[in-house]
Amino acid sequence: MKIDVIGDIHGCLEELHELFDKLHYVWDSDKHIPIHPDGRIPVFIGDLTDRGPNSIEVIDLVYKMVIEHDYAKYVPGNHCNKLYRYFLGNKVKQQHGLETTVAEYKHLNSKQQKLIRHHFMTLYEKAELYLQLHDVNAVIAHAGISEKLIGSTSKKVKTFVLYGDITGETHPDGRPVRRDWAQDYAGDQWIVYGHTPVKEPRVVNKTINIDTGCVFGNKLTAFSLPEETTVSVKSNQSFLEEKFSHFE
Ligand SMILES: [Mn+2]
Repeated sequence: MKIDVIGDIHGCLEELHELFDKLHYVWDSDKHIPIHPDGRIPVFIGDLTDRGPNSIEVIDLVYKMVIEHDYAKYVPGNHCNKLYRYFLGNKVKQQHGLETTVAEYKHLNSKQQKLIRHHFMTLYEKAELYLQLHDVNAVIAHAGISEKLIGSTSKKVKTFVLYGDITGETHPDGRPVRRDWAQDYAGDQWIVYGHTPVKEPRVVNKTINIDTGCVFGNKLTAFSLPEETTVSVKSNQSFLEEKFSHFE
């Protein structure tokens, strides 16, 4: 098995297309999805939507790749969880980017709305919280996972993989305080994750954060296994310095 894990897309469809091109995927004219000639498997790390310009089309493409053609893999992120709760009809605050996805959704006609809602909910419901891919000796989890939680499906694991190792406290600007769990990781499986924007892919022990903040104007990154290489494309969005993590 050879995989390309794709970082947080947040509606950046153009950059996603560019990334697939750079990874030498070829668009299949019948299926309307990118396919790698060597059978490489794309793995989406979650946070497909919100803030960026084309969230609905990203859902559409990922649904086709993961569900319709059973070709790619996907784990959910916190933004996916929130959009799912919105589609369930739960009261969720339309902020932190959800408002852009909802605005796109409301521009669709009712038939299109029904379809995209059904597609996204199916994608989310069929997804595992995180993936253990033994062939490439890796665990794929949106916000990472601590060594002792690997294999567990507890509520604690759900919080960790969606939000990271949060303390329950917040920074003065409202961002949650997160522990730098990667520093304590001593396992020999790769932990591939995103969620916290960094300017460069961040490798600590055998963990790698590939959320290079595409929607904040930096870049969209993929991490390939077993090669252990990253490939990035430049973002077309405006750069917002304050959105990037200052973990050393
Ligand atoms: Mn996230």
